[in-house]
Amino acid sequence: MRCRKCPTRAVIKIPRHHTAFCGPCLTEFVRTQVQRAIKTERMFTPDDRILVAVSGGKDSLTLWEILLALGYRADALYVDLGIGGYSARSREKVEQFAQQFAEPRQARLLVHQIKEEEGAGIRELADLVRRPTCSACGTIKRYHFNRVALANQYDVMATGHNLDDEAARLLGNVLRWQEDYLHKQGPNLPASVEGFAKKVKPLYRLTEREIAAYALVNRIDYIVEECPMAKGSKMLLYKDVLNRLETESPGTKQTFYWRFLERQANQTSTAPSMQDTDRTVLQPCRLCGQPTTADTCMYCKMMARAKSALV
Ligand code: Q46
Ligand code: ZN
Repeated sequence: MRCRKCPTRAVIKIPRHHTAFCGPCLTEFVRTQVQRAIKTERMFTPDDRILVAVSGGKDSLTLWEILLALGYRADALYVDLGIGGYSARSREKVEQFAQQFAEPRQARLLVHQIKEEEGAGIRELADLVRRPTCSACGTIKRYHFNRVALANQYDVMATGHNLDDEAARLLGNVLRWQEDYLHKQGPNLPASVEGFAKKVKPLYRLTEREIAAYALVNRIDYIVEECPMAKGSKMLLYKDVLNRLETESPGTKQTFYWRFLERQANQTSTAPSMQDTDRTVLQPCRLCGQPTTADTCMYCKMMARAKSALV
C-alpha cells in the first residue's frame, strides 16, 4: 500500500477519507486537522495561553505535542488521582514527555496530587461520599482544572477528546434522549461564568486510531492501559458498537457527530442556545467561587461530606 501523497510506503489506511499515508504525510494530515478545528471553531489564537489536561494517555499527550509543534503557548496540568500503580505509571509518562517535548519549548507541566490536597485518593474519597468513583473523579478533575486555569490566568482549557469519544458520548445522550446534555456537547464550550476559561477539544476531527498512529510515528510514549475504574463503562460499549458500524460503513462516526454539530450550529443561529441560558443560571459557589447552579458547588459539598466522614 502506497501513501496517497508521496511515493513512500503507507503506514496507515484511512477508509473514511479514501486515503492512506506514510509517517510524515500522516503527521501533516493530523496537524492540519487540528489547525482546521482550531480555526473553524475559533478555539484560540497564537496569543492565547492554553492549559492542556494531560492524563498520560495517547490523546492528551499527542494534543500537547501538536499544540507545541504548531507554535501555541500550551502548558499542561496533570491531576494525580492516587489510583495505586496506574497513577504512578501514568505520571511517569507525563513527566518523561514534559522533559522531552515541553521543556525544550519553555512549556510547563503542573502537577496536582489529590492525596496530598484532599487527604485521600479518589477511590477512598468516592467511598466516603458514597458516589461512583468516576462521578467523584469527574467533579474533582473539573474543579482542579478550573481552579488552576483561573489562578494562572489561562485563556482556554484544552482536553484530548477525539472523534470516537465525542461520537460515543453523543450516542449515549441520544439513546437516553438527554436533551440538556445534548445542548452542552460540542468542541468549543464557552466559559460558563464570567472570568472563567472556555473549554475546547481540538482533536474532535480525528479518530483514536489516527491519533495512536501519530503518537507512534512521532515517538510519543504514553500509558497504554486504561484506568482500572473504566472497566465495564458504557462509553467503552458505545465505542465498540460505533467501531463495528465503522468497519461495515466507513465514515459513520464522522457523519454522526459532524451532522450533529451542523444541526447544533443552525439551531444556535436561529434561537438562544442552552449554553446562553445556562450562563444566566450559573453563579459562583459561595465557598470556592467556581460556577454552580446552587449556592454551594458539587465539589465543596462532596469535600465537606468526605471531611466529616474522615474525622
Ligand atoms: S480517570 Fe477518573 Fe476516568 Fe479513571 S476514575 Fe473514572 S473518570 S475511568 S476519564
Ligand atoms: Zn465550591
